Parts: sequence; structure tokens; C-alpha cells
Amino acid sequence: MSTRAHECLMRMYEEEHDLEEYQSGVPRWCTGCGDNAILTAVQRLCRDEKLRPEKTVFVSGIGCSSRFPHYMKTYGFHSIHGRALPIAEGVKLARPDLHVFVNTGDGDCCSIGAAHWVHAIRYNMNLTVVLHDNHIYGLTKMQASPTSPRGLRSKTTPRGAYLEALNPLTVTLGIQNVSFVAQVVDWVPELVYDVIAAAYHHRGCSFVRIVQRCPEFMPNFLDPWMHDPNRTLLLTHEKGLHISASLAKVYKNQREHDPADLNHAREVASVEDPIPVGILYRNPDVPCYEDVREIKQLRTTDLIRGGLESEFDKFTVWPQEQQVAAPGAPSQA
Ligand SMILES: Cc1ncc(C[n+]2csc(CCOP(=O)(O)OP(=O)(O)O)c2C)c(N)n1
Ligand code: SF4
Ligand SMILES: [Mg+2]
Repeated sequence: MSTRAHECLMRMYEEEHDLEEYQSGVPRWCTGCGDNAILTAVQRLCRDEKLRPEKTVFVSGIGCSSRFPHYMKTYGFHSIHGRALPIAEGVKLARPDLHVFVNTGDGDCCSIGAAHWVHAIRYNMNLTVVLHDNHIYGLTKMQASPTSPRGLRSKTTPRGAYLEALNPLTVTLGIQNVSFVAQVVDWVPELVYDVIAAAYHHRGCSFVRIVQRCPEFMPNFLDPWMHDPNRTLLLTHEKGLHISASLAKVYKNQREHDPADLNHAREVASVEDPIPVGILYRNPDVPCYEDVREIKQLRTTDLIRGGLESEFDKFTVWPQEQQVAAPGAPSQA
């Protein structure tokens, strides 16, 4: 290969993209919606990690948050309510070379998609899963979700939700093969970025719960936490997030937590006020499903086409005359 061709190739691989090259359309989310902060952090991450748009896929279910793939100039799949995870797993199985992200709401993941959530954690495929937890069904205009606080009046709970909210962190940390769990609040952009970046760098199914504002249907619900930094518990550890001096100055309520300690992670996860933020659990040694499954077949286009054709041939009804002439057909004599 000539030096010039080699240089061209190298440039192609090391291609840098501006932020705008990951941005698509104007988000339709309400002003002040936490989804906007998550989108900004993810677009910055894609730029900083030089993710090639044609090698990156965002998969979502249905909900306000699930509009996410529309706003990324990458591949995307705005799929079916509750089914973001199995679809993302299918993409990853077929194309392990792609960066696959999942954006799912608290209704999408913890209600209709709950069974898929459990199994996605257990399969531990290399995905970055972002749970946009606004504690409500936003898109369908205010029905209670599993993470809605007890007593919340909504269209489905006019007398107030009867049950205590489900805690997505403790649930996830209780599932076999869990390998990465983190939490952050949408109003601290620096931490949103750092947590999603740590999740992206983890090889396995990284689950990030983002406590997200929905000013439209949960107005002022998170204000007490937003306005009082002491109601945020910053998790610190040399193996955790790097906490800048300016952040540490504001968020003085801190606790040392080793992300390798699962029992302590479960204990921290069960604290809901103050809201713990940072990496709760990380175990890079949990095997990924892609690595342990036995069939390691090279899926070339020809192989797939050949397989499909032989399956279709089984159901072909040949006209009488062709049956006689068909090569290899049993002799009529
Ligand atoms: C099978 C199916 N059931 C119900 C719906 C209606 N539906 C659409 S979005 C949604 C809930 C969305 O809530 P969430 O996942 O929390 O997303 P948010 O809008 O809050 O971001 C529901 C019930 C649907 N589209 N498909
Ligand atoms: S309804 Fe809530 S979740 Fe949906 S876009 Fe508006 S603020 Fe965001
Ligand atoms: Mg929601």
C-alpha cells in the first residue's frame, strides 16, 4: 500500500467529529426536561471518544426519553414499548463491532420491560444502558410508573399511589451477573458526563440510572434535592469517579465507597435521601454473553443467504414437470 493510501486510511480510522456531527434535529422535549442534559452529555461523549457515527447505535423503546435516537446522527432504533433491551441485544449479537447504547424510561424499563431488564443484566452483553427515571409516564401524560413516589396523584392513581416506589438500583444489584451500576442526577452536567463515560468504558452491561426532572408532570418534585447539595451523597473512591475540586466544594456530603464491594453497593443503593451519585458497582470479571456462548460462527452475507435459501427450499412446491427435471430429484422409474 502506498504511503498516501495508508495515511488516508489512518485518517479515516482516527476521524474526529465535531459535536454538530452527532446532533440531529431539534429535540421536542419540554424546556427544563432532564432528557436535554442527558443528550448533551452523550453527544459530548461520542465526540470525545471519536465514536464513528456509522459504528454507533442508539436503541430505545417508547416514551419521551425514547425519542433519543432521533436526536443522534448515528444509527438508531426507536422501537417498541418495553423492548429496547432485547432489540439492542440482537444488534449486539449480530454486530459485536458496534457501540450499542440503550435509552429507556422508567415505564419502558421497569414496568412493561421489566422481564427484559432482569435478563439483560444477567446476560451481561456489552451495552451502555441509560435509564431516564422521571418517576412518571411522560409521553402518555402522567400515569404512575413503578418508580412514582407513594402518594403521587396521577391519572391512574387519582387517590395517590398506594405502593412504595421500586428502587431500580437495588433491583439491578440483586440480579445474577450484574457488572456495572451507577446513578446520577440530571442537574449536575459534569457528573452526568463522567458517569456515562465510565459506563461506556466498562465492558459488560452497564446500567446507569439518571434521576431526571419532568417539569411538565412532576413540577418541583426534585427541587428539594436540586436546591440543597447536602441531599446529594457523592460516592468517592480511588476506583470511582474523579471528583473535581469545584464539585467537591459544593457537594460536601460524601461517602467513601469501593465500587468492587457488592454488599456495600446494595446498602448505599437503598439510601434514597440523600441521593447517592457515582459508581455503585463495577466488576470487570463478569463474563459477557458474547464471550461465553458456544456458537462463534462467522456470519458472512453469503453464509446468511445460503442458510435462508436452504430453509426456504424446504417449503418450495415444485411444478410437476420441474420435479422430474430437478437435479438430484429421485428417479420416477
Ligand atoms: C405496548 C404498549 N403499551 C402501552 C403503550 C403506551 N405508552 C407509550 S409510552 C408509555 C410510558 C412511557 O413512560 P416512560 O417509559 O417512563 O417514558 P417517559 O415518557 O417518561 O420518558 C406508555 C404506557 C405503548 N406505546 N405500547
Ligand atoms: S413531558 Fe416530561 S419527560 Fe416528557 S418531554 Fe416534557 S418534561 Fe420531558
Ligand atoms: Mg418516565
